[in-house]
Amino acid sequence: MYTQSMDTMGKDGSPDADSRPKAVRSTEEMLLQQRFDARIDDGDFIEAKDWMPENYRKTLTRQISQHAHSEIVGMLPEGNWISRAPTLKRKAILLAKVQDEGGHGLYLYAAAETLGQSRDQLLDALHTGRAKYSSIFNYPTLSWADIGVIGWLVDGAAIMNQVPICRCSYAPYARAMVRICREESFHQRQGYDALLTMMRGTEAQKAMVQDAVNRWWWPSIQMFGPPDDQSPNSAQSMRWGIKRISNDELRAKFIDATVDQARVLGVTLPDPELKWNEARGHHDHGPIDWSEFWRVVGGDGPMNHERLAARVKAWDDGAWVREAASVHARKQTAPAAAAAA
Ligand code: BYC
Repeated sequence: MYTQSMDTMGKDGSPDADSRPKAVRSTEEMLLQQRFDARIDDGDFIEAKDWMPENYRKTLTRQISQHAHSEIVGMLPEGNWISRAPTLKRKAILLAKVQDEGGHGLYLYAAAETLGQSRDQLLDALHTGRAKYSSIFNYPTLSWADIGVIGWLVDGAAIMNQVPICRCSYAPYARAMVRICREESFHQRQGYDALLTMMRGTEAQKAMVQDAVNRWWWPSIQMFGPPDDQSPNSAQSMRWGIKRISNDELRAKFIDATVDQARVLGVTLPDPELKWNEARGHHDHGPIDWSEFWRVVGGDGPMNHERLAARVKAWDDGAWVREAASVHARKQTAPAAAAAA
């Protein structure tokens, strides 16, 4: 897996890293580490074949794969409404959006694979509960308004979090995020547009939107992760340029942007303590229920069981497709291999 450090040594014809005395190896590694740190300090991008510290690789594999899992689990709550969309236009838009999420999962799994783990290994971690996915997708979608609110708040929070990842120090992740962010911004606007339509409708439609906002507001602002002083990964991820803006700063920016959008929409955000604080230059807000967040992250949210069961079933049901694809791939390469031999 760490062939690039061996490649570097191989260029000058020196012996393979593993055959060197330990002290020489560690000096070499120290130099590689220093060069890596200097590149990070200079704002350079790291490519898949570049040397990187083991923990940088592990942190990225964790974050990118969890991000990928969130995309494909995130297809479930919305997919649930494709057959019940109120008009053909809304149905076509929702279908396209859910397909986009599947595409985002693919780009992200591909980016995670460049770090050395196979897609099967990453998915096995999801299916066996060893890998996380975003807490937000463990809540049910009870009405059509939930679909609009997911677009507005959940995709809105996702964009706020993901735009800075376009500048992440790991280039394959940063590149994937550029395209994802463009699509997410369409997702956010379609959600807001669906809600605007409902807010111009009947009293029952307006009440449905307000009810959805009440249920999704707090889980949406929890999406940014725990407060900075309780976020074990933040300091190192900021040092490595994986994270560019902290959990709390992103949450504050999201709340500030959303307050005005809520006013235009004509809904009330369910937080009586939400108030502009001139001195801080941000809104103050009421207490966030972190015990609920950790309970959901730990597997005990309203929909955790259903979400994971749906993913495992999709994987099991798709076994024949994977099998057929591998047989086809073997048949395609077999004649070439035979000719070469
Ligand atoms: N849910 O030290 P921290 C989407 C975990 S997809 C669950 O701050 P970090 C969309 C965290 O993993 C949205 N777990 O961690 C898709 C860590 O546990 P581990 C997904 C969470 O990584 C379809 C622990 O708590 N977006 O938008 O520095 C349709 C301590 O946290 C959550 C991404 O994945 C959470 N909300 O920061 C529509 C973006 N928050 O792993 C929309 C990429 C924290 O150490 N990811 N945890 O066991 C990130 O930016 C960062 O990973 C996070 C967390 C800000 C999420």
